[in-house]
Amino acid sequence: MNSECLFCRIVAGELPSTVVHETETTFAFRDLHPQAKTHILIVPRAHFTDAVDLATRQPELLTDITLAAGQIAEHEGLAQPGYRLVFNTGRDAGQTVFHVHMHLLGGEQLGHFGA
Ligand code: DGP
Repeated sequence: MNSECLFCRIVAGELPSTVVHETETTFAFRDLHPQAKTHILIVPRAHFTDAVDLATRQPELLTDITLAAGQIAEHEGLAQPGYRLVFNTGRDAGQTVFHVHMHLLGGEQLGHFGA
């Protein structure tokens, strides 16, 4: 736990959030500034800076948050027609919180990107 990290504090219950899913290793809550009808953040409870840091130091947690995303999507009725999973990595990508978090976006037709 990093007491200066916003998401560590949310995971610890020191700051409020709308929790949608919890396991021993993962924690998921609704994004405060949703970019889609459904926008959920899935994090490991432990602090890692970004997805590559997580994959390097504890790759099984990358699997845990991905499986959590799948279960949440199922529960939210998004498995069909689909949803998007995103890791912003670094400032140029728009990462603003440096506790790795997977964005789960869905509930509407999402715009295509990268074209
Ligand atoms: P990113 O830009 O990839 O670092 O995503 C950070 C996300 O975190 C962004 O979509 C907004 C969300 N967020 C920031 N502060 C809070 C907060 O205090 N509570 C919740 N639920 N979400 C937050």
